[in-house]
Amino acid sequence: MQNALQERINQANHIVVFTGAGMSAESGIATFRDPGGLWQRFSPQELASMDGFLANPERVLEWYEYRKKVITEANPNAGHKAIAELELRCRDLGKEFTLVTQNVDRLHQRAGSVNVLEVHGNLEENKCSVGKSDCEKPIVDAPANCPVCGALMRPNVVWFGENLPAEVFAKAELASQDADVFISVGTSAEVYPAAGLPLVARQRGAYMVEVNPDETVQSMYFHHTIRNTSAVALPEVLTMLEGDV
Ligand code: BV8
Repeated sequence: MQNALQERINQANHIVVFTGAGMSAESGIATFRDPGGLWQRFSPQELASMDGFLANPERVLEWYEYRKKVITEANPNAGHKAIAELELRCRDLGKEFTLVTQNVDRLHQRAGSVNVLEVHGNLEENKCSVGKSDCEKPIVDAPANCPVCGALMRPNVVWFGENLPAEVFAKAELASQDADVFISVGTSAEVYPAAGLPLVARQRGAYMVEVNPDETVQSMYFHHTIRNTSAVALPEVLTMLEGDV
């Protein structure tokens, strides 16, 4: 089975990697649905939705400040670094490489990944919670209130019930349609429309690889399963890419 994966990776013109919270578990950042995960302790509706924000903005902003602190103290792990190296080597070998992440922690960028499609936004930037046309675009180190309309600023993440950034998600869909190898890492694949991306790739004939210590609702759609953690599995996947660069 290892050879089949190695062969597919080296024959591929376009490799897509799709990551979820499990990617950052070995950096010490809690996932959402694992035992002890964020959604076990906090309700997503209360904390990751506009209704929750409007009901109690202080609580939501405090929660995100807590998560930002955890992220600031975390470092990219060997899995993040392997993906950044994979992007570099694919480019040198003339292969297309697309990284799509549901994560908002920007550890991929801190590990050196350059082209990152953040389908659920990021925690580094804040934007106006009202967002009229002339309000500030998302900014880092934002003030508490929108300099234009005075409304509270909020994290530039996609909350439940909110649309994903259209342009970013369209690019992620196109990449999934075009993928020769689609590697899904550390996601329970329960949150749509992002969780639809592996299904698009599968439908279009991609060779599907799942990196996850546990089975997921989508495991049956994968040709190759690596039941291991991302920080262990991804450096091994990287060694499969041949070609001296
Ligand atoms: C939308 C950002 C259109 C914020 C997140 C009712 C009304 C509206 C919409 C819906 C509705 N009912 C359902 C929906 C759709 C909804 C949805 O899918 N809900 C689910 C829960 C059923 N989706 C939405 O609302 C989306 N928007 O549909 O808009 C619309 C608009 C208006 C009206 C109708 C429709 C928006 C979804 C985005 C929500 N934002 N995050 C924040 O971070 O605070 S979601 C959140 O979940 C994160 O982004 C996270 O990445 C994502 C997915 O979770 P995972 O990453 O997979 O993490 P999880 O913990 O679940 O799994 C971790 C995995 O890692 C596990 O499998 C584990 O085994 C594995 N693992 C653990 N350790 C390791 C590991 N793997 C590898 N290595 C390890 N070491």
